[in-house]
Amino acid sequence: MARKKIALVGAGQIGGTLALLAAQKELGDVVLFDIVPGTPAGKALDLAEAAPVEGYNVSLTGGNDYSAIEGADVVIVTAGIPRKPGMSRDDLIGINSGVCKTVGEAIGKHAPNAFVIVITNPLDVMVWVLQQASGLPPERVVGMAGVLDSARFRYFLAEEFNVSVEDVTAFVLGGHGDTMVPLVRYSTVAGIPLPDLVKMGWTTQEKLDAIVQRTRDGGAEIVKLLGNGSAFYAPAASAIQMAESYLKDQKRVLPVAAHLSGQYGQDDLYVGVPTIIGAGGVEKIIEIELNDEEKAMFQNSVDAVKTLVDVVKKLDAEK
Ligand code: TXD
Repeated sequence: MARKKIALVGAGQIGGTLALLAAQKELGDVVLFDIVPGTPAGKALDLAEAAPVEGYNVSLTGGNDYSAIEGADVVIVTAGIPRKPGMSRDDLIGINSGVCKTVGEAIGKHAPNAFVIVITNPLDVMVWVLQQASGLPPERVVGMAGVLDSARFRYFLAEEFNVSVEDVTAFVLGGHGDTMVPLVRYSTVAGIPLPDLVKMGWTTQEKLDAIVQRTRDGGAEIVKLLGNGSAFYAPAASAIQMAESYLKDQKRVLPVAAHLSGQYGQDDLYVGVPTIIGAGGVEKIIEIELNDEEKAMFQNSVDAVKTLVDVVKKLDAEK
């Protein structure tokens, strides 16, 4: 069976990490693309030279012409600018929406059958811009945020409970960022819901609330520590988990920014929801019953995403 082809549009901090992880997992041949001359080819060559040591048998190439992504099975998009300290994800919208429109058009032309994972911020609106520009079916264009946000939530909980990260499950809904909705009652340690763990004295409600807030602030905490750029190891690992579920038809149940067409009462909007990811892309959007508090938080998140979509539509109209 011919190897799959994974195209990485954006060969920066996350792009380079994506390439290494995809190669180590031998998910397929990897092509890096960027507008900076030399960067994609340089990183690809460096990664190829690691192959004899790491033992991965895939080809790694890089280029500055969109023809490099021709026929890709998976495209992961990080093209754009990251945040600097003091910047919000929303501050990136002007520049990054133009980038994602161009990238979407290129994917529509060169890789129309691909499963596309958008990472560029502000995520929920960038994935909408790219899908619209690409013309690809919405079930094959998703945004990566929920897997990262739930990974952060799971890590903080595992630290609090002193248990393996593998036995902590987390459930997050909504947009990527301050309005994210971590669903405490559906998050568990080995199936024991968090509220039960509070009753069992494993933690307190105050500590749980602080962990939820630290998860919401997870990106900003790393931006502040790094001083230049944003998180890239966990974002890359999260996107690769999504790509692997598609390429291997794993049917993973993952929170992704997916296109809603009536689900959760929303239409033509991308926002983080639980989905099943398989060879068909988003094979199912899982609609759970939300209680009144969760409904209000989710609606708040949806409203924040809609505001950004309106900003992009306004920017477009002014061109
Ligand atoms: O959970 C999430 N979705 C977020 C996303 C987690 C972390 C980072 N988040 C966002 O991903 C971040 O705010 C940025 O918008 C993207 C990429 O972050 P990264 O840290 O990889 O940024 P870099 O290192 O600056 O890489 C971006 C690359 C860089 O090499 C640019 O030259 C390139 O994008 N770039 C372009 N490539 C192609 N086409 C165009 N127009 C272009 N413009 C810039």
